[in-house]
Amino acid sequence: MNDTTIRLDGLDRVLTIEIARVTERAAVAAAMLRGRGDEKAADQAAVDAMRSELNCLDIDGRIVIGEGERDAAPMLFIGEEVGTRRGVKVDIALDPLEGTTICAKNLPNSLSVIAVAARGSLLNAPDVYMEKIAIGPGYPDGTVQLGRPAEANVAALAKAKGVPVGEITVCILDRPRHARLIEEVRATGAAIRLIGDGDVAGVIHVTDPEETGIDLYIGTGGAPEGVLAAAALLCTGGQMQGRLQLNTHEKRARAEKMGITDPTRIYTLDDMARGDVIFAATGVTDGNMLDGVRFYRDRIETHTVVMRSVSRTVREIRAKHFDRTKLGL
Ligand code: VTB
Ligand code: MG
Ligand code: MG
Repeated sequence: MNDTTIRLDGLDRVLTIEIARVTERAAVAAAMLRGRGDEKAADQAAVDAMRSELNCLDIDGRIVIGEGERDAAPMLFIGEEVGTRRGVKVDIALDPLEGTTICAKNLPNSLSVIAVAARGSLLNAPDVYMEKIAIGPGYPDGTVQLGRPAEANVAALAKAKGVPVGEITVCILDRPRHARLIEEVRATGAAIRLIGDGDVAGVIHVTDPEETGIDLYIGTGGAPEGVLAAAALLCTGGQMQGRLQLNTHEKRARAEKMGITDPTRIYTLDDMARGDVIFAATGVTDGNMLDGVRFYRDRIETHTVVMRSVSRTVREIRAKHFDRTKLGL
């Protein structure tokens, strides 16, 4: 990095552009294996690509949300150090292929995702489930709350939005564990968008209801995906709460090792991601906010969103890659 590089709050502005390359490359690697029914192969390709691109960045990076704990994940594991170690010290949350199943089936909204933040500003969550609730910007604090019946949350949101409950759409992961939640939401008269996977995208969708048709996200998904979604919401505005599902002794012990002492705590957005955070996502398959990777004879096209919390910028980058070698191909 040269001396003229402007730094804000310790994070490098240049990084907001450079970070796009990381998700672009991982997304392209995964997209080559889109629709092949092989989740593992697509995931591995994304992990390899993301890691090699991350290691080109002039950062002193430490993974806090990754592919799992060291023994379970050979690469991009929690605690792994990445980057050239020459630059700013950052914590990183990533999911090289969020929605492996959707990618394997070529269904909408699989993404390559990363969040980079100043050290200590992302929740170090174990890979357990997290109950989540999220809405977009522009509503009074506490409009929706975890632990309240779905009916109360849907009604409060409809009131705050100034529409009848029937005009609210709730995004929920299609899982047997959500059978009761789905019934409760249906009973309110609200519509439900059931998604097969990909709740990082599901949560982000609440930030732009006009574009995505989704007002509210509720349900239980991965905790790593929760922290990644919180990083995005910190940049776009919006509210989110999460509660880890630490329902066994083993999970509580793992959480405790990561510094989590209250297993029932409800985390607000700021508890999960705060300060200077850069978030990037590139579409792997076509989605509500991002187009998937397109392969042409002479080029590859990618669609990426890059956001930064302190500057409140949301940039969309549509890139045409004429040189396939820079994508590791
Ligand atoms: C969700 C979903 C992810 O994991 O977080 C889900 O958004 C939760 O786990 O895309 P289950 O599949 O066990 O319900 C993913 O499906 C995979 O990361
Ligand atoms: Mg993953
Ligand atoms: Mg995932």
